Amino acid sequence: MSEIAKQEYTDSDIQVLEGLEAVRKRPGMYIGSTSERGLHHLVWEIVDNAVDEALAGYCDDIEVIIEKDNSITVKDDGRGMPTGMNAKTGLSTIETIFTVLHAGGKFGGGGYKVSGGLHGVGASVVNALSKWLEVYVYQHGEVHFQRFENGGKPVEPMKVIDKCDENRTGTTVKFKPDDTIFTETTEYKYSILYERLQEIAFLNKGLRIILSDTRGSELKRDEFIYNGGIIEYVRLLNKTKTPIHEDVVYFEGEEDGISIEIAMQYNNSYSPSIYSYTNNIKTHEGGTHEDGVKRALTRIINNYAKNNKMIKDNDDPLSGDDVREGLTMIISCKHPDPQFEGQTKTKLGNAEVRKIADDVFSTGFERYLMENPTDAKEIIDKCLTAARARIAAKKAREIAHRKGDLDVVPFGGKLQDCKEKDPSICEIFLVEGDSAGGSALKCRDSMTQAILPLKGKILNVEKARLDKALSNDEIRTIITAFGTGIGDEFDLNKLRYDKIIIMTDADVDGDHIRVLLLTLFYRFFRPIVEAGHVYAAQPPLFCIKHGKTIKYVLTEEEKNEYLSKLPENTKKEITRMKGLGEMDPHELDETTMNINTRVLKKITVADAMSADAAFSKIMGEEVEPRRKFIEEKAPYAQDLDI
Ligand code: 28F
Repeated sequence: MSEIAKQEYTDSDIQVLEGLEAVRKRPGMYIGSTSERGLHHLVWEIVDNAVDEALAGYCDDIEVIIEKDNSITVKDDGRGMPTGMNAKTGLSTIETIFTVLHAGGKFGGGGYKVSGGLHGVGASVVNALSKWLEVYVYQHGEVHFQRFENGGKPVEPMKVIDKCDENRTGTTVKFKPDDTIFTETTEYKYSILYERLQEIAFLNKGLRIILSDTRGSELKRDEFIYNGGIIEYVRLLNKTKTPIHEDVVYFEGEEDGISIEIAMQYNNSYSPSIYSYTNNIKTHEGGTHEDGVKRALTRIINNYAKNNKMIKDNDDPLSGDDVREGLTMIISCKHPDPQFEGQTKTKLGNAEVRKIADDVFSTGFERYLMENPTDAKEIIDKCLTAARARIAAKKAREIAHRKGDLDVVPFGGKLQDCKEKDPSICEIFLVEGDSAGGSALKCRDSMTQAILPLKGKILNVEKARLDKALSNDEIRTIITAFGTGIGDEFDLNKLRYDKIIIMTDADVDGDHIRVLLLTLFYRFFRPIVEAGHVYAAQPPLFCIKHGKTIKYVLTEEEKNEYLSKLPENTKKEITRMKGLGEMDPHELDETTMNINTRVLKKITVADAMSADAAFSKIMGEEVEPRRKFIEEKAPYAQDLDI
C-alpha cells in the first residue's frame, strides 16, 4: 500500500486507504465475525444496496451467482450507481462509495426512502475484505468499470470499457472474499443464500431474485418472485400445519413515510409463529411495530367476542397469549430512520410506530371479523379454548403449590377422617349431599372409613368447567385428603386410602357429579384410577320385602327377574328407594357401606376416559350431544344445569 501511496496518491487518499485498513484490522466490528456468517454477510451488504434501489422503485430484478472460484456476482437492473465525480473527495462517486467508509448519498439524506444493513457502509467494507472486487455500471449506453485489489486498492480510476444497449441500466458487483481474513471458510453455502434471498423476496412483493450456483457439474438455479409478498410467506409457513380459516388475512398502511404490512392466518397448533421485520431486517427482539399489532389484536378480539356475546361483560378478558395461540403472522415495517435497540440491536425502538401499527392492524382486522363471521367464530373459539386451558393449568399449579399449606391446616371439619393411618385398610367415601353424609357418618366404621360430604349443588351451579372445578373448595379438599399432590408433585405412594368410593344418587344429578369426579381423576389422578383405587357405590333402586326377607336390587331388570322367581301369591312390598339422603342408616349400611354386604363397582380407566369424553362433549359447544345426554337421562331428569 505504501508503494502505491507514494507513487500515485494524495494525503486524502492515504486516509481513505487507512480507513479500509481499519476494517481489515477489526473485521468483526463491521461484519460481526469472520466465520461462515461473516463470509455470507458480505453478500448481504451488496444485495442490500440492490434492494434499496428496488425499494426506491427503480429495480425489479436482482441476480446472485456463486461462481466456480467461490467469488460472488450480484447484478441489479436499477439506475446504476452515479458515474460522475464527487466534489468532496475528488474521486469518482463509484470509487468514493467503494473506498470511503460511511460514504454514499443514502447514508446522508439522499433519495432513498428506507435503508437497512449498515446504512451503506457496506460496499466499502466488502471491498476492504476482498481479494479483488469489480464494479460495472450500465448507464447511457456505456459500461463503466473499476477494479480493486488486495483489500480495496483501486487498480486504476473508473473508466468506460465498453458500449451497451442505450436502455440498459444497472449495477453489477463481483467480489472474492479474502482468504487471509476468512480463515475458517471461504466456501459459500447455497442453502444460506437461498433462505435469506427467499425471505427478501417475500418481504418485497414483486421483486424477482434469482440465485444460481455454477460450482457443481450441474447449474443450480432458483427464482423467487412473490406477487403476494408476505401473504405467500404466511401460506408457506402454514403449509405443514392445519389452518383454521381459508384465507391469509392481510393489512397494509402508511403514515409519515412509515409503512406497515401484516399477514396472518391461524392454524390448529398451540404455539404462535410471529416474525417481525424492519427494512427487511428480522427484529428478533420485536419492538414497537410488534407491540402495536399485538396490543391491537388482543383488544379487537376481546371487543368482538364481547359484542357477539361469546364472552360475558364480567368474564376475564382473553389474554395476549390466548389470542396468539396457533397464530402465524408476519409484520413488516419500512422506516426511513429506524432506531434499533436491545441486546442484539434487533428491537425496533421508534415510539411513533406503535400507534401506526396499532391503527393499521385494528382498522383492518375489525373489518375482517365483521365481514367474515364464520372465520371470526373459528378464531374466537380457538382463543376461548386457549384461555380455558391456561386457567386450568394455572389452577392446577396453584393447587400443587398450595398443597403444602393445606397439609398443616385441618380440613375445616368437612372431612370426617378415619382413625387408622395405614392406607391399605382405609377407605374414603365421597358422598353427595350433607344429609347423605350425615347418614353415612352414623353407620360408618370410624376406624377405617372416612366420609367427605360434597355439596352437589355447588358443582352444578359452577357448571363444572374443569378450571372452575379446581377452584372449588370441595375438590380442593378431595385433593388434599388424597395426600398425593397433583401435577409434577403427584406421588401415588402418598395416597392415604386404598379405596376411593364415589357415593352418589342414582339420578341425573348423581350421574353428573360422578362424571365430574371421574373427569377430575382422569385428568389429574390417572395413576389412582389405573391402580384400581376408585370405586362407585351402587345404591339400590328398589327394595323388595317378602316375609322376613329384604332384597335390594340395583335396576328395573333385576327387580323383574327377582319377582318372577317368587312363588305366585307371595305377599310382597316393593319400594322405590329414595335418594341416599333419605335412606336410613341401616339401609345405607347394608347396601353401600358394610364391606360384607355392599356392592361396589370398580372404576376402570375406560370408564374414566369415557366420562372425560362425555364431559368434554356435554360442556362443549356441541348442542347435539348435550341434548342427547339430557334425553337419555330424562327418566330421572330434575333440574339439569349443565
Ligand atoms: C449489485 C449491487 O449497489 N446498486 C446500486 C444505486 C443507484 C444509485 C446509488 C446505488 C447517490 C449519491 C451515492 C442512482 N441514481 N447493486 C447496487 N444502485 N447507489 S447502489 O446512488 C448512490 C448515492 O451518492 C442512484 C440516482 N440516485 C441514486
